[in-house]
Amino acid sequence: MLKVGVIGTGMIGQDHIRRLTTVLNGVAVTAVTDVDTAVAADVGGRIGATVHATGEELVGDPAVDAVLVCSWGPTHEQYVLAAIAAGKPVFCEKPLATTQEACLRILDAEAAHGSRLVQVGYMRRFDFAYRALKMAVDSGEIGLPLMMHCAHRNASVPPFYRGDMAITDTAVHEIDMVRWMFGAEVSAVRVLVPRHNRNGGELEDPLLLIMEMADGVIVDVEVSVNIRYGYDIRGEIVGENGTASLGGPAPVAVRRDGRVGVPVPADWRERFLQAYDVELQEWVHAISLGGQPLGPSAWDGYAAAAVSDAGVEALRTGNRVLISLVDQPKLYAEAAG
Ligand code: NAD
Ligand code: ISE
Repeated sequence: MLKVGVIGTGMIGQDHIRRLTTVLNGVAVTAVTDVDTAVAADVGGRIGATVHATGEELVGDPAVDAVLVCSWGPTHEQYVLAAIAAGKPVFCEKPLATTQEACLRILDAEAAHGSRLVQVGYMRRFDFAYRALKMAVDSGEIGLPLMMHCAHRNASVPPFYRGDMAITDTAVHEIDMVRWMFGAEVSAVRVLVPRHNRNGGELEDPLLLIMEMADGVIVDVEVSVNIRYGYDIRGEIVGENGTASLGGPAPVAVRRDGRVGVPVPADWRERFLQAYDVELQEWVHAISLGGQPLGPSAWDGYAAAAVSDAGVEALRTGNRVLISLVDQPKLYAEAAG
């Protein structure tokens, strides 16, 4: 039984604790912590977990074999580094860190440890629909992929969602997904700012990101985070001979009274329910067998952060911003191969 400690017991922390305790096999949540001590005590009390005062204390708990970081993005670096220093596997919700410099410090720490400890929560790689889309592309049936059109729509976002988070917290999913989908790095990014959505107050919303991949594929991503009607994730790949796209938002359509109705998920918990289950079950399995995590690595977290940093610069300057990555450390090249 893998004993997991969870840092951050907010929305996704609680959702992951629910799946670790009621859905998945071979795992128990033995410890929790949150700067909001009341919520940590409440969540920990319900599952009989030790409630720690700090993330560092939780990492040092001998009853914690592996760590799940679900606190806010700017706090990820300190907890991932603490887990690496303790030699404990750590699953970190995306983003790995909010800047590429912070991600590089994590890469250095992991390289000094000498084997992979970190997995990043880019769950789209585990989603049935995205996996089927990738299989369609890889099979060659639409010819060489040329372009991808994406939309990432949230009905609304929480009050702490501010500033550049449309790129660093939301579009970062598409940034990781296209690197995985096309097996290529993003080489340049531009951001266009359309007319302002008044539902979002001061937030710059929506945005249109245009990413150029090193192999020539061009990807556009509409990010709308106050679109009210629901959580809608779309993707269509245009190839030489055809297109391949994600299906609609629901498996069932109801036809009545002269209309066709399809429910739209309320948020990411509903849309990616199965993807989170698979990513964490596979992580638990790999770590329990004493192996390294097999999902998105700290290198993937760094590469996504480098693109999101460039996206933020593109948004602020209006420029097309080029991206160059550091040389990939051997640890990740070996793991990929
Ligand atoms: P949230 O605000 O609901 O929860 C975050 C929790 O972290 C809060 O309870 C907060 O008090 C706590 N926290 C903040 N700073 C802390 C610190 N220093 N130490 C311990 N706890 C601290 O936010 P959320 O929506 O659950 O997001 C949390 C993380 O998960 C973010 O990085 C977000 O990007 C990621 N996330 C990923 C997905 C996904 O689809 N993979 C979905 C939602 C959120
Ligand atoms: C949130 O943190 C997520 O990761 C969701 O998947 C995304 O849709 C949302 O915009 C983010 O804020």
